[in-house]
Amino acid sequence: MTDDFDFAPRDEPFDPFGVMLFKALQVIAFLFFITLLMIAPEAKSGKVDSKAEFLITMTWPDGHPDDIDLFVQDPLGHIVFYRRREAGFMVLDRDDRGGANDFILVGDTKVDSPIRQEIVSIRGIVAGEYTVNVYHFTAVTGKPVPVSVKVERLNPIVQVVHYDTIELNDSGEEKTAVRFTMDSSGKVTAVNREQKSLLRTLASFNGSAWTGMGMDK
Ligand SMILES: [Ca+2]
Repeated sequence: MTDDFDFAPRDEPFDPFGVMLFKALQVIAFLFFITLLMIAPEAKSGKVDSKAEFLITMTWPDGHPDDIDLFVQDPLGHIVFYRRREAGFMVLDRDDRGGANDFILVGDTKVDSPIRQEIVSIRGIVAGEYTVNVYHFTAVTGKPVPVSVKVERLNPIVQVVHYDTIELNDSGEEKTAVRFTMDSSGKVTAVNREQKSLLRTLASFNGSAWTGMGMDK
């Protein structure tokens, strides 16, 4: 019986091109490995997690003593504000109380922050209408306060959906800054300013989730 292998040439003919190609691939693989090492994840310290679908930013003049509050309601009825800083996919960063809490003590020295800002991030898409209200909690100056509200869609690129400045005139005043509607892809399909009180909605809640107006801080 004939062994087929006997008919095969014992030595492959030398192919310089093939050898060079193999060496080149080895070099490329090595360089790729080195590149992977160089782009290792950077240190996490000090990095702000800005992942969100939408940002709603309310600001009033730097250093202003008045306390303004941001209220946002999602299509499911969740309302996020200083007493409930997480609701549904919405998160309020902090309750900026103007002159009342925008400072820290370093030893005996009072260090002020001039920034007057509250931000609600929306971390997931729920289709329907969102209502953004501003509320004048403490009126120290007795003068109208210009309050700016910006709504940005973040993905896939940053897009300003709404930006405007309205005035709050006295303690206890609530205004709807904007209402906007998004579809299931996060696309904003409508914007309006029809007034709607979220404080009255909160006041109508019963049970342990909300007791009274709760305007204490
Ligand atoms: Ca506030």
